[in-house]
Amino acid sequence: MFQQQLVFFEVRPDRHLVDLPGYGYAKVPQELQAHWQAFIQDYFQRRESLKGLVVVMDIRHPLKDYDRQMLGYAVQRGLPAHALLTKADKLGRGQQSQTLQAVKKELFSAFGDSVGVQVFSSESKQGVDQARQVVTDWLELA
Ligand SMILES: Nc1nc2c(ncn2[C@@H]2O[C@H](COP(=O)(O)OP(=O)(O)OP(=O)(O)O)[C@@H](O)[C@H]2O)c(=O)[nH]1
Ligand SMILES: [Mg+2]
Repeated sequence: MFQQQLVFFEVRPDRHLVDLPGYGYAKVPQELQAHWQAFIQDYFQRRESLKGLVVVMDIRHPLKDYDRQMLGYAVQRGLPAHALLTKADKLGRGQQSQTLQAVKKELFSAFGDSVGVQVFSSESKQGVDQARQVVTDWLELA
């Protein structure tokens, strides 16, 4: 099922994480993709309280058009972004670091140094502390 809502997680009063729909899948009808693309683009342009963007990408298929589009919206708006290469548990350490280096290079040439990237897995918890630190800094939670 395609998630057709923004889901707000209240970390603390006045501090939220917003889960955006990943509209870029082939299974999502073209019309719906266009709707959500326009909505999210507008959201990035208008929502003044945004502090940063976390993009969650499958480490086996990074930097899809959708990912680049989202990163572009954030960077155009002057927001920092951080990419998670998730499902790292599906790859060995060698392949993980190989992908990390390649994506790092690609992100830097496309977006400069306002976009960070790290290896991540919600399964093994690899990289969770690092990701948490990024969000803690953006939201001034510490
Ligand atoms: N092996 C592994 N599976 C994962 C990991 N993270 C998520 N998954 C699995 O991947 C599937 C999709 O995870 P979601 O977190 O719902 O991904 P999503 O991108 O939010 O999906 P949509 O909201 O439907 O676009 C689920 O079956 C998760 O259990 C991970 O780090 N490792
Ligand atoms: Mg989701």
